[in-house]
Amino acid sequence: MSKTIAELLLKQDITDLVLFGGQPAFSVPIHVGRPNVGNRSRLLERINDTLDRLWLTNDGPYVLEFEKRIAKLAGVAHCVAMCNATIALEIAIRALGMNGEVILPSFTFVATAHALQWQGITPVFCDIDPQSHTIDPQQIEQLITPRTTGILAVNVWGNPCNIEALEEIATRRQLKLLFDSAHALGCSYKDRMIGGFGNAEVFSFHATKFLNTLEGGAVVTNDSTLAERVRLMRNFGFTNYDKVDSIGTNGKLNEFSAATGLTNLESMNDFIEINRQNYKQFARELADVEGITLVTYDDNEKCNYQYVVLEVDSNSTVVSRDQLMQVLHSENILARRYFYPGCHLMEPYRSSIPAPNLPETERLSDRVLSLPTGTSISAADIKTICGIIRMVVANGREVAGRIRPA
Ligand code: T4K
Repeated sequence: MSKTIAELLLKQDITDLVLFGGQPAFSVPIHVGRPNVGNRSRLLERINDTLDRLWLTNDGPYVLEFEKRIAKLAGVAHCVAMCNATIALEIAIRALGMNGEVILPSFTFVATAHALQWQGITPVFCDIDPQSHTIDPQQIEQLITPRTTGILAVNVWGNPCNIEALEEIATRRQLKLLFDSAHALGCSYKDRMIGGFGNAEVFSFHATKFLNTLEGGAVVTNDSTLAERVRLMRNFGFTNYDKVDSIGTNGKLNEFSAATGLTNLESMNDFIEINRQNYKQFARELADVEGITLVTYDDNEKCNYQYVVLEVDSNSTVVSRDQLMQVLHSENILARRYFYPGCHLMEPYRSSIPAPNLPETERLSDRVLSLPTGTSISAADIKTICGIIRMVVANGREVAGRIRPA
């Protein structure tokens, strides 16, 4: 990679920045969401087994084993593996009988909202708690109408929502409660693993998640009836050869993906430890940069530390989040604005629903910036990235004054 350049070139002043005539800190792009890859020879063995077995999908042995491992990890009775988390959300929503309106945060990946809208359910966007970035339970009650059937909460960055409060509201108002836990595999809430809360939860194993199955997801639940319904829906509604008893779709995970998942599970603790060390290094190196704060994780809970998320307060930094991102991109550091803008400002929601009042969501989505982490990044890379951020903020007024919009 570009380590030599990155290591040699510690940018001292703003004229070293590409935007003002310097050389890029990295000669190749440093991505957010680089996949973690477990033991290759174990993976290739499993791929070979699969090819020898001539059983490539439809409840193959690796899928069954993967489901058992995920259920155990999440401390739940049932795991139904899926081809991705978006389909898993759609199936869970349908299997729970949600319809009419469902309340969810706008500060999430658009898949959360699309999974509802795709099925003709109206997403009702709720604001977030600015501290945790998760749905604000206090605002949910004001959004409940006679058409509301459920709450779809998101454990953003792997940080749990205020689950107790959500469970209390859902029980009292007789609403279904589903968690989008796409980010939260291996995380806990009050010492209980994420996975067993609400009626069901959904994990993502997309390539960009710290534990991937290439593409993949799962519905996890302790409700046996629900799990059975989800299983049927995942496979066209087949209850037996040639026998279909209800509507279904195709949400199945294939054997290569499950083989990847099983192999990556064997390295999962290493991935988490690397993420943790990366996160701690970012936190140390940016600790005294005024106007820059890092999303925090509770060290007393289990965390996967897979996201390093900055909040840029441009009142202090003078450079805006977007200007900082422009600098980083020009240096080949492809920081991402997860999640910008809020879903309510994306189509079809922007045009189809009256503008909701979501001040915290809009404030936060203008400030956040996700930085690269995971197994593909080194301590030297992190030092370089942080060095650039520090230097840009230290010269905030000058950088902001000279920068041209991208
Ligand atoms: N709910 C929440 C809260 C979610 O965050 C997500 C997905 C979902 C539900 C739905 O889960 P899935 O249906 O995807 O299982 C990416 C991911 O595609 C998406 O899974 C993830 N959240 C979201 C936060 O990030 P994009 O549109 O940013 O993807 P893209 O193609 O720009 O890739 C992101 C970065 O990863 C790039 O910088 C390049 C890098 N990358 C990507 C891939 C696929 C690699 O280096 N290698 C790769 O193989 O959505």
